[in-house]
Amino acid sequence: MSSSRPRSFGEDLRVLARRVDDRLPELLPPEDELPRDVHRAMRYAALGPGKRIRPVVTLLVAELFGASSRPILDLACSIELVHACSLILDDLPSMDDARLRRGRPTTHREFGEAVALLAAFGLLNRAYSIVAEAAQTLAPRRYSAEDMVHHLAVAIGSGGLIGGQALDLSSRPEDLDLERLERIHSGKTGALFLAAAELGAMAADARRKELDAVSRFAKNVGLAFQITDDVLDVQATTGETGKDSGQDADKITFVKLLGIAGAQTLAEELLAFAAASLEAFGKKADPLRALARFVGQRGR
Ligand code: GRG
Repeated sequence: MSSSRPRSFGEDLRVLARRVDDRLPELLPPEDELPRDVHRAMRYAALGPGKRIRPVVTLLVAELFGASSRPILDLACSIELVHACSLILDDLPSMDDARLRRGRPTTHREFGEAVALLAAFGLLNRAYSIVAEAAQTLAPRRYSAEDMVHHLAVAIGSGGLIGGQALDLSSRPEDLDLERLERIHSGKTGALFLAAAELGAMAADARRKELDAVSRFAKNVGLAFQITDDVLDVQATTGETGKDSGQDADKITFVKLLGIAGAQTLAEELLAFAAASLEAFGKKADPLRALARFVGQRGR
């Protein structure tokens, strides 16, 4: 029996996430191809049960400009591969020394540290090659394949994910104020949300002004996502997050600086900023507004 109930955004999100889940395995080398251990570890890290929120940002931004195609799905998957790479590295003994990720042993615990490192760089390089191939196929008028690869490289580099992680590792608790914490997480988390939106907009040949607007949206959503992650770290159980809960107990987080209510208020402010960046798009941007609301209310 078919129901006439409109689909909720959570359901829409799962439909888009499923498109990513269906495509990701096809973009990765098979497990039985040499080097088997590295390929198995790449697939283990990338195909584990994640939310796929970043690739969904790419898909929704491209859809805002009326674009949806296989190469755009591939671009979205490339963002998920970078995310998987960053999770492997973040979990290493020399970084967070995490035991659990997505409810399973972290990649280095399952495969050993050397294989985990090779798998991380395997995923990163696969991501770049996918972006180059998809951008050449899409050939948007305003952006070259080099532009798209360049935007991704900047997001990952020492001014983005790597920079945020480095600042995090080198910060002593007494150095951390709100400004520094925002800088760390704008790099660690915000930069990949930004790249996800940029690739979606460039793939759809958005105008520069439109690209800037969705970039502002994504930066703010990315930072709000990290703040809600901090709130979940103290509120949710391991079963809900798939990570060791209280993993951030020794770290300075938004919750430690602002308290739970203060952190939630900051996340709401950032999400309101994000939504304001979309004003010029009118109702067409409703799915992105729904995504921002979803980030504010997420339970894992
Ligand atoms: C070279 C790519 C690269 C990175 C090196 C290690 C590092 C620099 C950066 C760490 C970035 C990092 C892991 C930040 C944490 C971001 C975060 C909130 C992760 C959890 O994301 P979810 O909730 O996870 O989307 P799922 O499992 O759903 O995918």
